[in-house]
Amino acid sequence: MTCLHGRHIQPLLLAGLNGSNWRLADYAGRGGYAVFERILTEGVPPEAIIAEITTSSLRGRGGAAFPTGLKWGFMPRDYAGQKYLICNADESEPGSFKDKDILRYNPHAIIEGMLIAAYAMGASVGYNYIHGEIWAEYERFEEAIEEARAAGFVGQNLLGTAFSFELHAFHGFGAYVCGEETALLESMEGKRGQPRFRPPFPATRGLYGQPTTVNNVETLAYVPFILKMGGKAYADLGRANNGGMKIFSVSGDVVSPGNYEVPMGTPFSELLKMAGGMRDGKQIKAVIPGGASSPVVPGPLMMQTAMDYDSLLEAGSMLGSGGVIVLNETRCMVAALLRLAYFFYDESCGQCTPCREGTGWMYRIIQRMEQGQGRPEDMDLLDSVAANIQGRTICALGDAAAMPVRSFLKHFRGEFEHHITYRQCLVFG
Ligand code: L3W
Ligand code: SF4
Repeated sequence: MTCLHGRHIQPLLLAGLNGSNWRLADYAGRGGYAVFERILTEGVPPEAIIAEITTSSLRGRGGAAFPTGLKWGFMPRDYAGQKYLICNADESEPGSFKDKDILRYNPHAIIEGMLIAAYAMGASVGYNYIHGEIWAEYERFEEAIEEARAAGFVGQNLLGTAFSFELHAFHGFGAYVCGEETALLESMEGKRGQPRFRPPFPATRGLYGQPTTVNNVETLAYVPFILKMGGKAYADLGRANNGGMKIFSVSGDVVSPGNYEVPMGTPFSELLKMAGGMRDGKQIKAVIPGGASSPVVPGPLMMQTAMDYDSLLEAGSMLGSGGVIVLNETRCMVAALLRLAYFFYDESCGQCTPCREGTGWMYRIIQRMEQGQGRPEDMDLLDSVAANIQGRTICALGDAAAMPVRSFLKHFRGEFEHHITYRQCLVFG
């Protein structure tokens, strides 16, 4: 339970889950599938569902924060051909591990969310694209689909209506870039997982050229809760323009790393308390608040910041996927950045020159600084390489690689200079 401005707010998606109550009977016991049944039996108009999602102010929880109701509204209504709905469970951003827990503990919330979304957009086939490096979650989701099918929630003419929905689990290929929606579509079509130019956006030309919506796991899993409580009530859990609840994956130098579901606008200091505070009584130095692609924020500023889209933008960062990495006073920021830089270098698909070459340059410059072989001009060189990647690539991975670099240099320049001048670390763990 979170206490926010005197209000006590229970988690929605993760409430009461213990790993053994994920089955359909457990979910139904918590009121699951009742919303979908009501929608079908009452014949609720699809437009009314999209309007409710718009009112809820739900925004994409995978990182881009695009308004979900608006995205659903982009799907052509009177399209005679096949439309698809895809759940993006390709979670692999360093620091983000919330979707895995939803898959593990509440797979039927994802399925019910997909059913409602598919009904609202007129999609009759859905896929859950699950990251290729996780097996247990994939198998669990397959089991959950079979349970839903046996109960009459997946298949043809559901609950005796004209609505049909076939749902499949799709095991991905373990590449970070396949979480980018068009690379995901390419990989599903059996091609190399490389992002496509947009536009056209998937709502116009998606899987096999058909209108497709791709939504993150957490986004879809909140849908049944929103329609149960009403869009306005969900929005009011958070704050204006930052409605509802959010799961934050808290990791790093805290006592109890894990997933914490809190209302948008919860102060970071409270989230840190929920995670048990700083480990070993150390001081907070910095926080990467929205997964590896979000700019780093100095600890003292973070302690004054709330966990929502607008507050994190004001703090010079972003909410991203909600992967909160906490670093204490003993962490070397050059070494921390080196780890991030290697990740993006390794995961670049190589399609655009600034990203393919630039991520390698950044990695090698930071590596020589970290190893005590940095040159005075390296600071400016690093910033200029990052600046030349930003905004010049096909997908967001280029920006994601550049933004952390620039923010580390901005806030922790002294540590980089120390590495270059004295050929060693400023801090000792
Ligand atoms: C139709 C338009 N559709 C936008 C749709 C678009 C997409 C969504 C957002 O993600 C983020 C980055 C990191 N007509 C449209 C339209 N859409 N305009 O809206 O699109 P966009 O372009 O804002 O973002 P994006 O490229 O889809 C980039 C995050 O993703 N990221 C890492 C994420 C990692 C995880 C994880 O591992 N858990 O989520 C890396 O870049 O935050 O901001 O659907 O089609 N005019
Ligand atoms: Fe590939 Fe990087 Fe270009 Fe994205 S930005 S398409 S990952 S090379």
